Amino acid sequence: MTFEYIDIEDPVFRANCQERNEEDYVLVRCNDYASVPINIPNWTPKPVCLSRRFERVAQTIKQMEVRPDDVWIVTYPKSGTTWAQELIWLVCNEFDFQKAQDIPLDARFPFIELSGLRDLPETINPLQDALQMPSPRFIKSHLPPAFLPNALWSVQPKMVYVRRNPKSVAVSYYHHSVSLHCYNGTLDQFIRSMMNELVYYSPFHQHLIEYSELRYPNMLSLCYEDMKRDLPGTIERVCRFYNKPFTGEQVTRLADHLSFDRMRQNASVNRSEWVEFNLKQTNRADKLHDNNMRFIRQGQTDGWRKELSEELIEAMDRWTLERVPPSSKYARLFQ
Ligand code: PPS
Repeated sequence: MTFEYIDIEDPVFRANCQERNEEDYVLVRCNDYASVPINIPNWTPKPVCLSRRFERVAQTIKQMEVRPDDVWIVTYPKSGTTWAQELIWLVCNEFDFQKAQDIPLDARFPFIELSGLRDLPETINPLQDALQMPSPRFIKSHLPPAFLPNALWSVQPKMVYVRRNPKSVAVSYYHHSVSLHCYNGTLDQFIRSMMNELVYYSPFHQHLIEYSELRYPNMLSLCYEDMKRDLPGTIERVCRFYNKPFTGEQVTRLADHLSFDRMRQNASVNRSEWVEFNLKQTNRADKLHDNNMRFIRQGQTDGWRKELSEELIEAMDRWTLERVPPSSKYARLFQ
C-alpha cells in the first residue's frame, strides 16, 4: 500500500476538532520513498497531516510524468510561495509582464494537490491542468519529498524551495486557515495544533530538514527573510539559477512589480476573487474588508511579535529547540 490513512487519536485534537472544522484531518503515511535521494541515514518519513481528500490525488501525483524542463516550487505553506512563483514565472518568461497580468498565477503555475485539500468547483482541476500543460510547465506543491512523483528524483528538473521563520509561518497560516479553510479555532489553538504537528503538511521542521538533505543539485533554496532584505539580489540569483540573461533595468522593474503593495493590488496574484468566493459561500461576507482575510495580508518578517503572546512565543521557541538544538546543523533553517 503506497499510502496509509491513519485516524488522529490525539485526545486534545479529538475533543473539539468538529468545532474547529478539522474533521477531515488525517495522518498520511507514504511507504514508497526508496527512490528519494536523501542524506538522512535510515530515513523513514513521518506521517503527514493532510485532508482525507488527499486520497483523490495521491497516486496520480506519485505516478505523474516529470519533464526535464519542468519548473517546480515546493514550500511549507505560507513561506512566500506566491511571491517566489511570480518571480520565477517572470524570470522564465522573458519578463513578460503583460502575460503575467492577463493570465492568473494559479493558471500559469498550478498547485497540484489543491483538490486533495478542499472541494473545488467542477471546472477547476489544477492537477489535470498541470498534467496537460505544454512545456515548460510551472508546478507548485507543498508536499514533503516522499509524496512527490517518483520520476522527479530521476529526471531532476530545476526546483526552488522557499522557507520562512516558523513564527511568521504560523501566524500567516492561522489567518489563511480562517479565511480559506473556515477554521473556527483561535490563534492560540491553531498555534498549539501546529506545535502538536496537527495542521496540514506538518510536521513543520521535518519538511525543511528533508528538503535541506536532498541530493538534488538542481535545487535553489530561498528564504522569505532574504527576499525581504534584498529582493533584487534574490531576483539575480533566480536568473542565474535558470540561466536567464537580465539587465539592471529588468531587475529593477521586477522588484517593483513584486513589492508587497503592488502584489497586493495585482488581481492576477492576490487571490482576492478566491477569498471573496469563500467568504460569501460560508456566509462571512461581513469579513470581506477584514485585512487579515486578504491573501497578501501583511508581508512582514516580524509581524508575529504583535500577534503572538509572550507565552506563545516562548512555547514556539521551545518547540523548535526541542526538535532542533542550537548546535544542530539545521538550526540556521529556523531563524
Ligand atoms: S500559500 O497559501 O502557502 O501559497 O501562501 P504563501 O504564498 O506561501 O504565503 C503567503 C504569505 O506571503 C506574503 N507575501 C508577501 N510578502 C512580502 N512581499 C510580497 N510581495 C508578498 N506576497 C505575498 C503574504 O502576505 C503572506 O504572508 P502574511 O504574513 O500572511 O502577510
